[in-house]
Amino acid sequence: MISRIDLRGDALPEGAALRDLLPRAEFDVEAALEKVRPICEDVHHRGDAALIDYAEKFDGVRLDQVRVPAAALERALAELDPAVRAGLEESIRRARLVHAAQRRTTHTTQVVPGGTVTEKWIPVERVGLYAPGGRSVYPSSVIMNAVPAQEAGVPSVALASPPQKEHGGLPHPTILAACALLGVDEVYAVGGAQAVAMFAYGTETCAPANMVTGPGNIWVAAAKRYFTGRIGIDTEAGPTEIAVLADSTADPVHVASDLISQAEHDPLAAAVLVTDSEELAEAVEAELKTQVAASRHVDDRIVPALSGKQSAIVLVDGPDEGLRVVDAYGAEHLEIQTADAAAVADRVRNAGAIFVGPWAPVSLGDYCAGSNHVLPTGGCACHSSGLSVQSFLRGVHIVDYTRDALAEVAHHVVTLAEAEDLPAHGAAIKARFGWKVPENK
Ligand code: HSO
Ligand code: ZN
Repeated sequence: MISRIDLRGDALPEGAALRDLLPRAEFDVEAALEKVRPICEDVHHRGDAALIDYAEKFDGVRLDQVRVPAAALERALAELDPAVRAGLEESIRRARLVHAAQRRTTHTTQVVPGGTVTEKWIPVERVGLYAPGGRSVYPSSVIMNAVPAQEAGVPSVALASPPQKEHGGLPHPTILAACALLGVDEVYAVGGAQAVAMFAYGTETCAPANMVTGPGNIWVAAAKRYFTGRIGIDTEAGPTEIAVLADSTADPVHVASDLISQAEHDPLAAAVLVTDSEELAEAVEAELKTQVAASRHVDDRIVPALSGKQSAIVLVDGPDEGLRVVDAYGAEHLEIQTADAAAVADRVRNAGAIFVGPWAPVSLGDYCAGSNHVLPTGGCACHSSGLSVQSFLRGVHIVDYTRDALAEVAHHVVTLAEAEDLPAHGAAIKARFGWKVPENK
């Protein structure tokens, strides 16, 4: 069901060569760009009318309006299963704790007497969140997107999610209920690339947003790429990934269940076990067979995910080689199931989030750890972070110099400007001192 990659024996190659030996899904967003361009431009020109036509075409439902009425949000919350409500509330509470601690404070550095640079953090003005419909109705992802935006102090937060025919053209009721719990009251029944276009350009009913975040299918990812530069986006979300770094002390039952837990998302989801224990590899293979047989989304997601070329058991010589492999892979989620897991986790450099030891499975982080589950995929963990309060803030430098402080450094500015053949830059300094460079004291 899952292939093996044996990297034992010879020395591991470096960098990109090592990365090439590791499994990874192909997720070709570029190819979808051509298809989403006309949709986005249609929304630009025809606004709400285009959104209503696309809902009919892609979601099979004719809407009167794209904005979800307040009464529908209230009804969804009233009808929500109390146990699900309690779970969502606990998830929100924990996420708020962690994200509130991420707020940045204003900091002033005195560079010289009379010369200061203050870094001030200003939240983005308006954010559009996206929540998929269909196979992935995840109220937990609404929480993971809304909470950091709210804790960052974003004044205007709206959400779009595809209209569902079976729910009278409204987004899925648990998505609406999650919005109600979070206090997100501006919700649109709009899905796919057209939702991203609605937020990027604005329409008659929806004001344009500065940023769009949230997971989505390839069309949503392509639309985000189309608008990159015009609006801010989170990192492009590809299929989910779990890597487990385990040694002979790991429990194969846990390892197998955690691999399956992410394979259950998508046929392109990746599950990778890196271990120096052949015995563990064999025990996990056996466990996978038993546990997969007892799972739900077997043929459409779990089996294709585990048997796809993006998943594998990677055998390595020892703990140091294991660390090198997981660093080269840069997993969205990395579990450390080894002796002294905290010390091993401390040595990891590339991962979206790290889960330490036997009591911190990825599914805890998906819902209720307090951590964020919107994380970099496809190796982007080597250069990007998951969604956080920081994602919705802009650090602005406020430069404040007195006459004396400027005079003290003026000669350097003038010299550097000359060196770059930009004399007007130097002139802007000289103009303030009677067109002379102040004397270098
Ligand atoms: N593991 C997914 C997030 C998720 N899991 C939502 C359950 N619901 C990507 O990090
Ligand atoms: Zn998950």
